[in-house]
Amino acid sequence: MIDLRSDTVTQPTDQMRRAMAEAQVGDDVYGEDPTVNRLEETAARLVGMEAALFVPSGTMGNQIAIAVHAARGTEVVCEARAHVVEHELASMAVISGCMPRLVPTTDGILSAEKIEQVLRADLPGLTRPGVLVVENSHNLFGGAVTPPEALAEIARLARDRKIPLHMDGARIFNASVACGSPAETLARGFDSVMFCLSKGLCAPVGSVLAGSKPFIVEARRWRRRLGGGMRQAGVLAAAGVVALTSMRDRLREDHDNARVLADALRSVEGVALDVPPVMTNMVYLKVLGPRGRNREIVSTLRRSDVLCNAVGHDRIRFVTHHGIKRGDVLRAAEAIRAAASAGSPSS
Ligand code: TLP
Repeated sequence: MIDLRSDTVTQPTDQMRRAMAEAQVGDDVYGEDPTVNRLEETAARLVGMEAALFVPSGTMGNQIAIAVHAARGTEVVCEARAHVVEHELASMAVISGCMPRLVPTTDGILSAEKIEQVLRADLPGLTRPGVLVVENSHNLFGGAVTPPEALAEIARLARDRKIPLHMDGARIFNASVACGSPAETLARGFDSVMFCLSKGLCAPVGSVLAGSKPFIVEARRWRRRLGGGMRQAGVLAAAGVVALTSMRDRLREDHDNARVLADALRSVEGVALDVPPVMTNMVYLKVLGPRGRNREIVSTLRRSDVLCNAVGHDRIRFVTHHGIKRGDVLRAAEAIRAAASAGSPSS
């Protein structure tokens, strides 16, 4: 199988499995797991924050951030197709009593100017912004990267308007490798950052939420409240330490493979590359033809041992990762060519 559904399907490396087997552990709810503590210190340092918290998933990390930053009855200001609105099952409403205020873009890249257009005046009759969320890289916009200059302007706006600023940096290290700026630079001026260990970095489970010391004290309470206290979690954190110390630089291979895949798909009939250029490890295809044809192509590809995800009614997402080599993307491209032409309107 060539599994291009997501970088979440990555397997822990041999080095991770060894580290997991040998991990020293303790009860992390008492703050006594030395491996979790080491992971949290390493993670905080990498994004230039004071402290960090190991959480079971990216969704929990984002939702804890929203819960800590935003008062009930306020708005979560975010890009219109952000993961926090598209894929987190309305948890900002369920957990925090917030509603989204969407910033439309054509490429997933936010700017202070675009955000200002949706920010509402500070009047008694209007809902206030509770937190501003920037997703970098942006999943539904093909892994698009918001550059450091734009992030700095957004941080300035958030500071001027006194709106807490959170980064959904599930793939912040992909963004960092792509734009050549350290994650610490991308996170500068943000109040919190969530990033995932379990995606391109190959750890089996877990994400990290980082911020100031007082923010993390509150975040720890919310983690417990949501049932995310994990006891001897050092077994998992050990893989996370390996992920952070030895898997970040290799993400550029995934980006190169995504570009090779996109190039090979340029001439395929019946589909078009969606939101080019490929900046990180995702390729989205727009399927021309009747609604739902994307799902037919995904099923055809499964029969050729290529796995990918249909998104909406006309798109398909392919994600490159550690388990995908150059030969795999070339084979996948051939299978996609065959699947797109089989039964296409022009054939
Ligand atoms: N994304 C998953 C799916 O949920 C779509 C994927 O396969 O890409 N932020 C961003 C930007 C994400 O892409 C994801 C996961 C999360 C947060 C949530 O992380 P988890 O899955 O650990 O809760």
